[in-house]
Amino acid sequence: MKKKVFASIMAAALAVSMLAGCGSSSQTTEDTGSAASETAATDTADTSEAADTTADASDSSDDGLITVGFAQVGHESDWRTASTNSVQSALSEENGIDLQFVDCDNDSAAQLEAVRNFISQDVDYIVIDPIVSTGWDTVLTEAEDAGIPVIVIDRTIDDSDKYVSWVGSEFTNEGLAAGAWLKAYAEAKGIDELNILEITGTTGSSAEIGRTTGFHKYVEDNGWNLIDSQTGDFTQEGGQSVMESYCKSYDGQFNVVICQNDNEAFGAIDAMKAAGVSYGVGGDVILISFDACKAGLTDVLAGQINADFQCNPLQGPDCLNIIKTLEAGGEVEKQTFMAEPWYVAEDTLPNISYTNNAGEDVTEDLIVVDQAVVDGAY
Ligand code: GZL
Repeated sequence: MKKKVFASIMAAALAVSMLAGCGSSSQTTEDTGSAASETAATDTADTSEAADTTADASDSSDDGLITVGFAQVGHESDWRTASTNSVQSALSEENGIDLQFVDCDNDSAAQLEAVRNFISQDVDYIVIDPIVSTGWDTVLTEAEDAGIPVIVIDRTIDDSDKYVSWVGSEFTNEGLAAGAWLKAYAEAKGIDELNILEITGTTGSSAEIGRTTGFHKYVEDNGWNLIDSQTGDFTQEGGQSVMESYCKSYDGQFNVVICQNDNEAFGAIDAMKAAGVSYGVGGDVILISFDACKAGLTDVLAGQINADFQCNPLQGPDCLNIIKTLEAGGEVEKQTFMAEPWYVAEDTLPNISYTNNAGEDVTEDLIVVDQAVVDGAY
């Protein structure tokens, strides 16, 4: 893409965010409660009069395709597989895209190198799902100097705003919702004391930071006993090894386990089963998870996981929408949040109420998992 075009896009994005107040955002109405839907409707801001949005078509590859470099976190979880599949099916040749995909295997240095390679290849766009949220400004400045727009999906970049758009989840709200559910569920079940073990995700990722921040607000506000917190790196192996050590160190001392993704929960289940610890509905230990992938919701339906807070991985259509909008000279939102439901194993509570990360008092329905929910999951 020519520098002139990129400068127009950045000027337009700046104009939109100044007009709409910084951090202007919208919500993707993508439905993942039913069959995995790839039809996202990412709102795009109205064309602002204040900015010159005329743009030439990008200097796409010889075959007329728009070249996109995608630096993906890795392949650590079911969630990640769904994310990769969503982007690859949306940024396809039939949709006019030549996608250069790099699996960065949870290695931040490899991810920065992949982005620099995309810059040297002079792709038209770069898409990044950042393994960790800092260390990005230098390479994003290089992309900006090269006139290559950057789109960020899923996790956030917190030390630079040199990207044209971000689509992902409000991770702190996921953690707050988990805390609000646990508080209401324990009250409904007459459980007075909560002794909690936590298995966190990849340290320094915005998903881990947000879920931890949100849930720990409830720990502190309610005086819950957080016995220990260790990272499982969002993997099943990580969840299992941490839970194995927990079962040895804290035998009989805990009645809640919170895992920051389903794959860690699968590992924790294997470890608790081997240690003879009962969990889930009717068990001694309440098990909470995040992601709500198909396998996770299968465990909720079986009563093995008590509550699963969805994180929506299907940002592929939003990516395509953003690229097509920019190619047409339009403006896009700087920030778009995915719609995400909360799933439970029992109908103990119809909903949860809490103050979200934007300071709004919200009441959100809880969905009791049945086979139809599992069939429609990603
Ligand atoms: C969250 C995403 C996380 C998932 C994990 O948006 O980045 O990374 O919760 C995945 O399953 O590994």
